[in-house]
Amino acid sequence: MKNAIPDTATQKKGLAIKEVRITPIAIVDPPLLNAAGLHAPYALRTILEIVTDDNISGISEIPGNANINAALETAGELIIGKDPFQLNVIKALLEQHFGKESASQRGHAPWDQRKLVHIFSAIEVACLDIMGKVTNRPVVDLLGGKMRDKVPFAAYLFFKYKGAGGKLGFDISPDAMGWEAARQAPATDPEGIVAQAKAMCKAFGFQSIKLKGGAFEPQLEVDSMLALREAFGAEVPLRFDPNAIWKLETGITYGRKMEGILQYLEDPVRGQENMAKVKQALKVPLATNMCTTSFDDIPGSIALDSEDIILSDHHFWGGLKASMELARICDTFGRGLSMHSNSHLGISLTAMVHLGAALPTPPYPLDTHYPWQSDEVIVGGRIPFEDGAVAVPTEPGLGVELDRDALAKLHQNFLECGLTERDDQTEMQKVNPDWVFEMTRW
Ligand code: GKR
Ligand code: MG
Repeated sequence: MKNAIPDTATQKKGLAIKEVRITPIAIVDPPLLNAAGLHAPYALRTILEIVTDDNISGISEIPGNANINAALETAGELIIGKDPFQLNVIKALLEQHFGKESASQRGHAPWDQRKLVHIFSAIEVACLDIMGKVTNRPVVDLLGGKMRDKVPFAAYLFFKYKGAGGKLGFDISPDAMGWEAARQAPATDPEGIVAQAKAMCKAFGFQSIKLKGGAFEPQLEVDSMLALREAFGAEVPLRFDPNAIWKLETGITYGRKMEGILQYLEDPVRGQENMAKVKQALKVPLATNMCTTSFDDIPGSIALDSEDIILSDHHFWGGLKASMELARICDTFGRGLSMHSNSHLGISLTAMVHLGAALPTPPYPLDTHYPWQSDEVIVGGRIPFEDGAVAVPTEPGLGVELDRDALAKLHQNFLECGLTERDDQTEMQKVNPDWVFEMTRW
């Protein structure tokens, strides 16, 4: 029988959602390579603000996409008048309107293309920000409380073409120094990757390193991992992620060449069945943000034993509380947990930090694209890293506020750049017109 949705979410007086503001923005992104093609000069994000009738506002950030933004507009209308504390009912209302999503709607790209998980994540984080302000508690306390004061992240390296992205595109700013210059330099071979890693680790203090692969033939990418090991030694954990572009035999052959040097191998092959086969064949832990990406995928993951580590992402798993539930499942079934990322700004980073601080079991250092971005949308500008970690905010709510001038400028970027969704294939075809995305290439 269908559950009737109680109307406990409707606030008659006091705290009720009176306004929802959705602002698409475009942030400068350098020409990074991955299995799906090339990053565009701007990455799209969407900023959500929810305001209550007491003028308490909560904010959140999700990957931007015209479809998701349109659905978010509709969701915004549905939650007007609702109590931001009643997230269960808000979720039920959204599912009633949009219908449930299936795991297959995720798509084949390295990133998740489902609508509802994004929408609910956006609304949930903004509501948690409000709840924190109302109760005078940081979001981490609403997730069960702080287990650590700072949350460690990993250096996230990319093969890339020369270029700064944004208006500069494939050009660079000649007066850039340090990481600013290294971010614009090309990295298409092991030497370039080691130089990138050294500059990023020097600037942010990261103590573990991930390389995004899937861009070049496997031997060049494996050689880059071996070069990183040579340059950083055994004390710096290494990870490698070709985004499931390898065939089963390739995953086993090239995975074996990295067995001794990897902390974990991320999505060498596509699908839970193939991942399970690689896991059986290799003595290296496997991680995923491509084969086990929703609660619906958990039974298959357990039955097949498809990975050792699940890379959560609150934008894709339906929010911070859902990610806490995933953490419990991971503990129950002996999975490790870390977090996946995409090009993002400080609101997403801060939400990750609250979650990372609340996880009962210390996660692996989290992925972040933050070093690749130079823009910011929050008051105070870029969030500092110390020894590769970010301090957990102690202010009520998320602990970050929107910088209205920066928001207006980044929205203007969005209006001018003409992008409406992430399409790495089209960007790659501007460099190599014959290039097409293949689900498995090597
Ligand atoms: O930013 O190009 C990228 C990555 O490939 C990203 O889209 C992936 O979703 O970082 C991600 C991953 O770990 O697969
Ligand atoms: Mg990945």
